[in-house]
Amino acid sequence: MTKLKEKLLEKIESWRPRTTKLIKEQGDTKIGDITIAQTIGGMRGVKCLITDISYLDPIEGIRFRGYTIPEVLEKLPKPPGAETPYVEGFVYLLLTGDIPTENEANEIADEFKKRKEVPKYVFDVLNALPADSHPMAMFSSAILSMQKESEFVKSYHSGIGKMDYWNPTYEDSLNLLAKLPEIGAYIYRKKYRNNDIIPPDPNLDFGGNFAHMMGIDKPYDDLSRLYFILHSDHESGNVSAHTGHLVASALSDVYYAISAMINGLAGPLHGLANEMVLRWIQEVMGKMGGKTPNKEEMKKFVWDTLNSGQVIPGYGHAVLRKTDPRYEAQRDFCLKHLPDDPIFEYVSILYDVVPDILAEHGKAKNPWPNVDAQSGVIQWYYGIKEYDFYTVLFGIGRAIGVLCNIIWDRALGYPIERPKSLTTDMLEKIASGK
Ligand code: NMX
Ligand code: MLT
Repeated sequence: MTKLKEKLLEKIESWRPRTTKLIKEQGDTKIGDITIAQTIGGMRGVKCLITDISYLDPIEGIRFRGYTIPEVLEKLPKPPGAETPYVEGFVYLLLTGDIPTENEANEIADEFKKRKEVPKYVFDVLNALPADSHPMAMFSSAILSMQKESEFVKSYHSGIGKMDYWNPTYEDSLNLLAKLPEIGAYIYRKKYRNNDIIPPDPNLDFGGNFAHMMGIDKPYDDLSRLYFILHSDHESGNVSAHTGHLVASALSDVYYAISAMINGLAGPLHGLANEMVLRWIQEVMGKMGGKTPNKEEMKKFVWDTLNSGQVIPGYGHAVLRKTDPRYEAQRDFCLKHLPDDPIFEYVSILYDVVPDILAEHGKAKNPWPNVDAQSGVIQWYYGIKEYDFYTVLFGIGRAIGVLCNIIWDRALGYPIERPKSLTTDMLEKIASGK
């Protein structure tokens, strides 16, 4: 057993009694009431999920294992000369709750290196898909095609006990995670760079190797690490995390669960919003003939979009009620590396005008920007102008958090998810007090 696995087992064994005690001794304690509006309205605010990997405060934003984004970026070990931390060290933090030493981060890096070879049939599957397939459909198919590799399925069929489910799930999770950068870069280079594939470099870290395989120079490695960390987790209720958890709760293996997670992320109200932001900005740029609009001109574009019944992509959130700290972290990166970029200027003008307009429009509960408002502009700056691809980057990051969650779901023996539904008739009867 590796040191990391030993440590994880220790953590799991000390955590289990807390869960057992809560169910046994406090199982009937109420944590909220559910209204008809919540039942019809996408369960907003209903507290019915549990995760210890991250927590989202509406005002403060995300904390990963108790650490804010600036704390994560400051405390985690970084590759020599790098601006942003190892993704490997961040995985260690999400799994164990502890900030790793450089050696502990390297232990995960070694695990990834052992597991990163992508089976040839995955590339065959990708090559067999229609050339105009969306990169998210390609990514999801590639992940699903590896289902037959699942260690969990083998162990389950051999009769493994429930308390040990986390162990082969851990193996599957690291096996899958280690391969995602290469699969992502392959999709990009195949689809948008004439199939000119760049082989991985075994000496590079997760983010560095991804940048290398994308064929993009420094500081894109720093950006990749930042991007994967920022997108990793946003507690459990968002569509991608919830889908991953839900599918895995049926004891489907992580290949099924993460493929499904990617499918949920591909919706324009969720992860695809980063593509929609760039699409929207390009449209405005086209109408402006390349000139940067002043605030009054930009306000008109925003109102035109709202008046045509569309949402302003990259703005609003189901939980947040303030500017997303992931937006701020990426804005800081832009201010440092691309302060004069014309698209960044667009994004900045939007930040100046959209919140007031959404407030005046009066519908969105949160008029502030979310993570997607800021992420595409950086990719564009480093040459990734094919915005269809942006959500694959989100997906690589999100897999980190969801896989860590699934390992812990199994460790704590969370059951199959199965909430109860009612009919409209029933709600009407409840409402009229009958
Ligand atoms: N532009 C215009 N209208 C909006 C916006 C927006 N950015 N955000 C919310 N609204 C509308 C929303 O469509 C709804 O209208 P209606 O009553 O006609 O259905 C109303 O305001 C109330 O919605 P909220 O309760 O504020 O938001 P909800 O929790 O339902 O949805 C989002 C959250 C994120 C789906 C929503 O804000 C949105 O559609 N934003 C634009 C798309 C986007 O940026 N998504 C990415 C989210 C982050 N991520 O990566 O997943
Ligand atoms: C996410 O990162 O999943 C999005 O911000 C959506 C959410 O949290 O609801």
